[in-house]
Amino acid sequence: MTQSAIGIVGLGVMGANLALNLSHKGFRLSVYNRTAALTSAFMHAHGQGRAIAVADSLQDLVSQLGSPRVILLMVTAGPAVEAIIEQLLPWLDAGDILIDGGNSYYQDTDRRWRELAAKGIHFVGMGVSGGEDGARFGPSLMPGGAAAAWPTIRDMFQTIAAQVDGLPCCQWLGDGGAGHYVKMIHNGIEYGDMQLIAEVCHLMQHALGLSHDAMADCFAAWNGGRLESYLVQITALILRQRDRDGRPLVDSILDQAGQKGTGVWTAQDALDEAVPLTLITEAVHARMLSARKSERLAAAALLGSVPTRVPVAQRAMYLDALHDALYAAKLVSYTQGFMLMQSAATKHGWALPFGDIALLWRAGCIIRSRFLGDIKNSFARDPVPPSLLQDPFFAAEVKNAEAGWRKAVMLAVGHGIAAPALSSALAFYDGYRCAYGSSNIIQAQRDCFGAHTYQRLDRDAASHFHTRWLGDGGEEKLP
Ligand code: NBP
Repeated sequence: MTQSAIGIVGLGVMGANLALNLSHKGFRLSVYNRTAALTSAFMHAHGQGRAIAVADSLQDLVSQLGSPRVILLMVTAGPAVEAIIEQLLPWLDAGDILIDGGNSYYQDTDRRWRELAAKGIHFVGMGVSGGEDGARFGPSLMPGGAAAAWPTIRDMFQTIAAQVDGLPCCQWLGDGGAGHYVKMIHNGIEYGDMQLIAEVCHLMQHALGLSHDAMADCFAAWNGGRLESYLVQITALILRQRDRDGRPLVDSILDQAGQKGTGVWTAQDALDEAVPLTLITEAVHARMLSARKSERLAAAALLGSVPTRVPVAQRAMYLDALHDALYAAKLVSYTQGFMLMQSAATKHGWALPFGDIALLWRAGCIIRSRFLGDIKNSFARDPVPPSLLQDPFFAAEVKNAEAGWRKAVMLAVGHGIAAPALSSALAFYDGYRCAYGSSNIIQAQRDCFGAHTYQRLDRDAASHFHTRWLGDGGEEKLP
């Protein structure tokens, strides 16, 4: 019997489309789904004329694969992954390759990589982005884990990945949970980008009084410039969509954002790493606040007011400001995301290829956008700037956008419209570029109530001082 190059477990949205992508690119595969009816439906719809074999059990799937066996799990993260690994293990041999392509938590992947390595199994955690279409026609793939697996699986996954300028959006990212970590950051950035766009839409509609078609026209025009990106592109489409009664569909959609956890993981990781990931964290908080719909309705009745609109003559000026604000805040978001990855790389001993990560996200994924190539250029500089905001290109871009950004945030604040991501990005920027900030006061307060000591600008950095603030005001130098 001809053996398959890869076995896929899970024929949900992503598994089915990756299977079709692999098959289209000439890889013979075997498929298994827990619910057999889904497998039958898949084969009925797509099996004709394709080199796809059906397995009726995990044991059967393993028996259909060449050596070393390559198995891709495309199931819901968490207990399902755990259960399938357990069920597969009795049938696997040392050297076999198990790939988890779901949105697993990177620490779970790290643990599974270690546990399976002890049994001689090469475990790979591979972030997959691009949704249904990406999976079918070219996703962005972020593999990491057992490096020994990479030579075997590289060709297969680089072939089915999205391609830009002849480069596949699929590169090896490092051992352990590196691949799923980078996917987690990707999803965090996605949260931030979506929140920024939502805030800009809200300001366009409620502070500027734009029609949905006018808003769509703006996003479509912006997509032809610096802001060119998948999310800006689909926002134009979304704003044009009409309901059955001819009214904009978006106005009938409940304003409660769902979430599956990757944004929270990113924010939690940033807190653990002491990295100021303010924009993505605000985006997560905004989704949490949106979920309190009934409480917000009551608060609106008690505290709310209808925002006033800017005069029509000022619309064009404010639209330019919103464009610049969206662009500058996105730069801050990516700056923070890369800061977090740099910190995590040091902590976990990963040699994350930051420039390549930017390239991986240029196509096939939800956050694909024009300036990712400029991020790659920044990481190619010698020396690499301490952060993207200190890169000559991005520093000039953000300075150019600064005046409009401030106008947009003042528009939101002045009209009582929440724009937490746009404004927290500006606060980060102002804090970051401030040579002497406000923390001297915090250090003085800490020393005053808790004798926590402080360092002085005019003495050596190693010396610590305590002032008897509530006593005679004298200063003591501590050993
Ligand atoms: P779906 O919900 O479409 O499919 C889930 C699959 O998991 C089904 O095949 C289901 O089998 C299987 N499964 C479950 Br649930 N529990 C199982 C168990 N205990 N044993 C065996 N199989 C089990 O998910 P999807 O959208 O294809 O997503 C798959 C993974 O990819 C997830 O981790 C997701 O977060 C990630 N992801 C999704 C997207 C996206 O845009 N959808 C993008 C990127 C990554 P059944 O048919 O028997 O229930």
